[in-house]
Amino acid sequence: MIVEQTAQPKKPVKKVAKKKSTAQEPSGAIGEDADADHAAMGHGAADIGVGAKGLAVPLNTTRLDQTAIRSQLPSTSDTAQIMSRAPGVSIFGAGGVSSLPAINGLNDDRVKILLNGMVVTSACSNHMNPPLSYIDPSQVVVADVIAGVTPVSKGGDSLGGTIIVESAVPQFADGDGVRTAGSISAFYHSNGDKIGTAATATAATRNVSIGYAGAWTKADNYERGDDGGEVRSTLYQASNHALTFAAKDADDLLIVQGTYAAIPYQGFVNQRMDMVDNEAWLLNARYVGRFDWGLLDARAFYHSTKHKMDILEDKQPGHMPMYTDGTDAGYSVKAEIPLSGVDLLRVGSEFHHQGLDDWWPPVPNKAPMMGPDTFWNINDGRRDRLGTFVEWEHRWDRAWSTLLGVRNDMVWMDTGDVVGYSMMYAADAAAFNAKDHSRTDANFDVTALARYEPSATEIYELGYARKTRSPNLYERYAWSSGNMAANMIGWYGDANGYIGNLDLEPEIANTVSVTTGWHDRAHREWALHVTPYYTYVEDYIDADFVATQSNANFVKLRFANHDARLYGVNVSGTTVLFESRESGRFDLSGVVGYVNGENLDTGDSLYHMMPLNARVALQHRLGGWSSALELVAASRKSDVNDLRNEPVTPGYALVNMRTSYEWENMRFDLGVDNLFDQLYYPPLGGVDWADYKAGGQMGRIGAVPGEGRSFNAGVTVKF
Ligand SMILES: [Cu+2]
Repeated sequence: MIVEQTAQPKKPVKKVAKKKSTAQEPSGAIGEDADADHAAMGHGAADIGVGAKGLAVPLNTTRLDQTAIRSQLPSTSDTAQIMSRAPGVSIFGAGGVSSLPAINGLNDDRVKILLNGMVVTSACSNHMNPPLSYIDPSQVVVADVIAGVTPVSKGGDSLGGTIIVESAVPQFADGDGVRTAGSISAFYHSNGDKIGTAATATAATRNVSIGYAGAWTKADNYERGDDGGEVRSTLYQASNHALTFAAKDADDLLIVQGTYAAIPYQGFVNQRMDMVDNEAWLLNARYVGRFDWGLLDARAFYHSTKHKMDILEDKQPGHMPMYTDGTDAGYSVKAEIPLSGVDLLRVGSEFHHQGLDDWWPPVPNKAPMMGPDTFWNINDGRRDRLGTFVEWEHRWDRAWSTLLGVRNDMVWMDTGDVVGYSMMYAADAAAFNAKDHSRTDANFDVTALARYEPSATEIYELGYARKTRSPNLYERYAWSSGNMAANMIGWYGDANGYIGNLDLEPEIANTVSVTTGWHDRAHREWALHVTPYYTYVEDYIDADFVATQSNANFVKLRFANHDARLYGVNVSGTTVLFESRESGRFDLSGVVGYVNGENLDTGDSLYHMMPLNARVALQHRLGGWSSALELVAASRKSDVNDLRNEPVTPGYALVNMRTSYEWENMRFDLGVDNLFDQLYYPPLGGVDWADYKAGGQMGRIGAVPGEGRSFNAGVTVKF
């Protein structure tokens, strides 16, 4: 549950919990439309999506709505960063708008991210363009974060959970005639001189809606806390324009959205490379229809990215162009069929094609290491996946309901022959080309959930999931064992080198979790949720040691399957402290997370395990005025992955403050992040390669420092 969201008076603490708490209503009832809160926000018809109710939205789901997101906009333009406010979610550092989420210790590709239903794959050997980098937080209308056990209807090819982000939620006019609306926002964040702007415009009748949403942001390198030293390669610029067309009648809704997203540059402090251009087109279409037999939700999408890497000036000297062309295309068709008043069946078919070319043009006068020929890292890589699922939800009585789902994903992968810069690479290329590259994985997933709600103030949910992820193209097909080439592969922020492995098997996670929830009858005074979980991963894709590199800071590794286990707990709670008509409402809310992961074959800690961490906020709301005083803390990270030389980071506690005032058609935001200008190191921030490189690659490499104090301001005008 989310800080700002919980602060709203007269709204349930956790919206998903409210829906479940209406025990007299069969979970499968889809006649009466979703959620009063949503209707009030004008989303209306788009919310009739498949799986909007019941156990398809497990108790471990956090819904982030625009209210929760809006107050974060002056602080960050990184959508993944905003998702990290949900219990169980942490992010690991990359570029300023390209952070990668981890859910319950399972990160990056292990988290399923659906962007308006699109499956977008990072088209980069450093995963610089993950799905959430294609959307500005100002454009997110609603996001559901499912931390842990996920129904098969919302999973597939992932292990740790699912993040569902929707921006194409059209608004329609309530009455006759044309209704127009729009907004313009501007944000300023003093640290790094970050500027952001956003604009929306809608013209709608009762049945047709056309909308535009755009955002632009630019930041210089930020300064760390305490001494104000500049943190290199943290600058970026990004822009994004989306046009949405929608039409509806009583039973049908059609949405078509096109997006152009450009990132002309983005520094990566913990990578050897930086993004020097990323240009993407995304197109998605959705049809939702209500029929006699139930609901149909069909989507189709296409995504094309042209990505360029090189080395930005503040990491110089160096020059090495690396280009990637990536495409994603696919569909999903899901049907929700009420078989009886207490039985609901969901069936679906999904297809996802990924295409990838990754090549490195020669660098003049750098033969044979980086010339005279073009290096082909991935040549015509393909990864096609066909998913099929069946899910049955049943309500046994007023207290008990269950969900059981099974899913198959067939994954076909292949890639063409490769060639290196020069004869230096010939032996590796020949060995790779001599092998058959095509791989077929038949993956089977199962999810079982049981919910027990004995009274209006308590709810319990037991979940089990078997989830499978096939390796990505780089994990299987990155082929060069040379130090320089291997050092270009890896999304870990550890500056180590990685070599692919054609023998990799899919990784299979078995997770058991229990969620207990207690709250007051009306869902407005207090709530507490506790979710402990245990995951055993068979063939977890980790890495094996190959060699120490010339500089002892770094190693060369080969992707390899190992068994692993993770356990942890997420706790979230909120309570009203004081409320009166004159002074408003004061709430206290908090989220605590802990995860521990171990490679069972080597005994090493898994990489990127977030130490014990907490976010506690004191909030106040009175009329159009709302404020928060927030403490964000993490303990010392001493469980580190020795294999990768993961840095130990000290514990820290940061204080943030923000206040906003809404008055007629204006909104003002003011805030301070890291009020006491603490020097701290985000536990999953990786190593400060940029500083190390600029300093001549001497001594021991350090961790990436976090952002120091920033004064933030924002203004929004609606019309
Ligand atoms: Cu890249």
